Amino acid sequence: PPVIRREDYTPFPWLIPATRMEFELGLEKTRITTTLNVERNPDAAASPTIRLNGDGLALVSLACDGGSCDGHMIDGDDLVVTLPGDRHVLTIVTELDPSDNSQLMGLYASNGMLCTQCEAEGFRRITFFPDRPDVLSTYTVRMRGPRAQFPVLLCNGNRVATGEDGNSHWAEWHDPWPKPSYLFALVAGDLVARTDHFTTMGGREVELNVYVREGDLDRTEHAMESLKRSMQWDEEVFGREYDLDLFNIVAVSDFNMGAMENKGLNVFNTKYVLADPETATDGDYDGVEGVIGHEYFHNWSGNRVTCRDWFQLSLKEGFTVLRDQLFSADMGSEPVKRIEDVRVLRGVQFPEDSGPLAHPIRPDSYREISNFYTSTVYNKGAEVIRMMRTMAGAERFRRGTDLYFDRHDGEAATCEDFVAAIEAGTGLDLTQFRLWYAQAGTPKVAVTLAHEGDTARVKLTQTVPATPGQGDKHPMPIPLKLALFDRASGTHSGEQLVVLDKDSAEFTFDGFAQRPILSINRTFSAPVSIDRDVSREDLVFLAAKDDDPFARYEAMQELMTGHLVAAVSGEMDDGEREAARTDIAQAMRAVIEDDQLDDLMRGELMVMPGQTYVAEQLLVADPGRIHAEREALKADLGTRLAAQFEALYERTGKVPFSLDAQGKGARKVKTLVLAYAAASDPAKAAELAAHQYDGADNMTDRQGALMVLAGLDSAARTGKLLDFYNRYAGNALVIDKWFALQASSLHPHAIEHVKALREHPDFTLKNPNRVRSLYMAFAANPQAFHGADGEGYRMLADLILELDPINAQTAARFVPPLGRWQRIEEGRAKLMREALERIAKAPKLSRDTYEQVTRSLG
Ligand code: B3K
Ligand code: ZN
Repeated sequence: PPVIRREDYTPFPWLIPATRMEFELGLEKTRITTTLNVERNPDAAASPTIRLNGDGLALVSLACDGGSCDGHMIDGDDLVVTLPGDRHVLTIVTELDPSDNSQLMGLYASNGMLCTQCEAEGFRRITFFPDRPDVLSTYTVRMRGPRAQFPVLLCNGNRVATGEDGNSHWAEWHDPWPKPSYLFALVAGDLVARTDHFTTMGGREVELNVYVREGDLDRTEHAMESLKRSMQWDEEVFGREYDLDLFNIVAVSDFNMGAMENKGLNVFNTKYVLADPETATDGDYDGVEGVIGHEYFHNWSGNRVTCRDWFQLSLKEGFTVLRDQLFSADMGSEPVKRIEDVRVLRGVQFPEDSGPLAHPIRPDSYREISNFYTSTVYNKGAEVIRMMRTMAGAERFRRGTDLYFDRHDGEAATCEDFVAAIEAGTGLDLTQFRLWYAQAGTPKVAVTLAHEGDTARVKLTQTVPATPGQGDKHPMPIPLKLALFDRASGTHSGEQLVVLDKDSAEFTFDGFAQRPILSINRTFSAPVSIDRDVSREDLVFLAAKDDDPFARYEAMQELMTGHLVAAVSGEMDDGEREAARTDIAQAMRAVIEDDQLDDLMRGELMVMPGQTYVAEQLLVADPGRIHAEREALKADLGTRLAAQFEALYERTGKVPFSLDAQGKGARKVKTLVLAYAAASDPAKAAELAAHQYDGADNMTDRQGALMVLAGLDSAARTGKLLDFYNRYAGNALVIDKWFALQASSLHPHAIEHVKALREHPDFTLKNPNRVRSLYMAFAANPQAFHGADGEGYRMLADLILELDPINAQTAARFVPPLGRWQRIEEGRAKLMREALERIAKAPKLSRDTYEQVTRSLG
């Protein structure tokens, strides 16, 4: 497959001001007649032909201006038509079998309904079209189908006409906003809606619908409330108003990702729509709110202003992730949301940035764009924009975004356009800052603190690591919030923002008779890894006293990570181990007993650093040793703090169910206590967990208890797993949890459980949620996946090979865990490479998997 390069961009030679489509709908046969008004693009080099992209399409017929064409040919999958004049009308007929579309791209059948997914290049699986984001067109769509089978007919924009004829009916939709083909959507099926209304700040009455299957209606309230809150928030915080009279959301159970922001017709994975306390955890509730917000916010950051080409993906995704993060922070706890976001960044994006798949947030080349919907483009992209906001301040940043929307409304823009608008709107000079778009790799900042007389000197040194294709890096501007604490009073005299824009710089601070304690990268102001020379004693201080909650979390993480890294590096004697564990326990105890903390934040401070994050600190990691040391620390803390944990469990156990911060905090802390107990006193933990499971009046408690039980060899394990399965049989999203719990469990035989679950009648390769629930959980389970014999790697390779012909996009997503081989001890590394090589050798690999596997082999 060819490599597509950013530098090769040229504008499309033709404009398509209007597109008309007629769909004759059927699950097994859908016929599509597409009429394109095409005219020469005055801003592009002239071409005698028009290239219309296709992907596996059969051309039924083609007409130009109502008659035959001067010439046309099929080139690969594309249709190339000769156009002699400046303006023509092309009529194209295609026919497809949606029920045969297991890739879930283009038009496909899911559960008896028809739906579409077009981003990035799915529209070309429906009809021949210049399927690129810079070709904007106004769509009018008429669809016709059997009324009994498809009582609901939806498309983008507004419904302008409907009609009946015999057993079939039709609807015509018109979307007044010109849009790229990737934002096209159509849905037809037997659905019911929760309906509500929102009045925009300009007085527009908008009808809101959340469409689901009949039995799911009572699980849509949270989605609807989240939507209304999103609309309100975007008006208040970004000044963005909705621009149609209708906003529809449809939930489908077979979906490749979370959701899709199609204009006026968002299509969602059921996972991010359906929620009630019995079946959804607190995390699921937050996920629904965040994704509903995200897709809604795309209406401006993505739809009104779209991307010129797919290299600019972070223009809409990074910005929209930042917007959804700020929204969720405003709806709940700001510091807890920040910690969660950083955990995702470090757990997923940092490893990506330090491995063979590293790429800048604005990539330079790709073979398959689906592979670039990454944590780097999304999450690091959001961090980069957040840094601009931090440097400018929220108010000036808003001037920048206003200018951006104003300048580029209705256009397909670039990351450069965004930066230029922020620059002009805020007054910042972002010349050097643009490197964040071009350079991959997580910068490392080494921090030292010197104290002399009454002066403290903070010396900062940055290095940006080499990444594939980028050997030589330049220093980038790194905004770091810092504070210097006075040891005696436990306070500081104000937070400062310093920007490190050279390899190395020193900042001096006067008025410190005693050596102060440095708190740095507060609120995680820059997406870098800090390597600071700090004593355990100072970390214990910060964990207890820092007034920035993120910095407290960071101090706790660093205490534990520092210990685990030293322990697995084999440079620790018993005395040292004991001393470190004592300090960690002391800090954790202070956290448990701090009555100023809410439980949601307490929970964050109690969480141990993840296996991947610890591995990331080591050049070459031994997953087995990290796992063992991490479990040992957990057990040690469980033992030392048994009394504190017990008291905490008892107090939080009395908090009645509610979806507010108090209720959520109590549930979070309860399950954390169970997890510590499972390591230190498994018999007691099993008893408590079984009790929590039986008494649960919500999914958070029940799943938490079952998660702990699933990891223990206890009598209750089998019984509760069976109970859970029977209780929720038929509820796909909950059965997904049942698969995931077992695949991610700490049970020593988890790998055998995964093998058995692969054969379970409820397992299917056709449903991405189900595949992910078993295999993503498995690939993230250090013990099961990284067994020294390589069986885990072979199982994942088998899955990829089997899934690739069915759903290439999803299959390719399982490659990165195997791509970590360079950072893993040599015995396992060899086995991981073998797994990758076996995949690479398979005939007829998809473009998606081929690209990921070859890049991963390095
Ligand atoms: N824009 C879509 C992602 C589409 C992914 C296609 N492979 C969802 C989102 O980011 O909002
Ligand atoms: Zn998005």
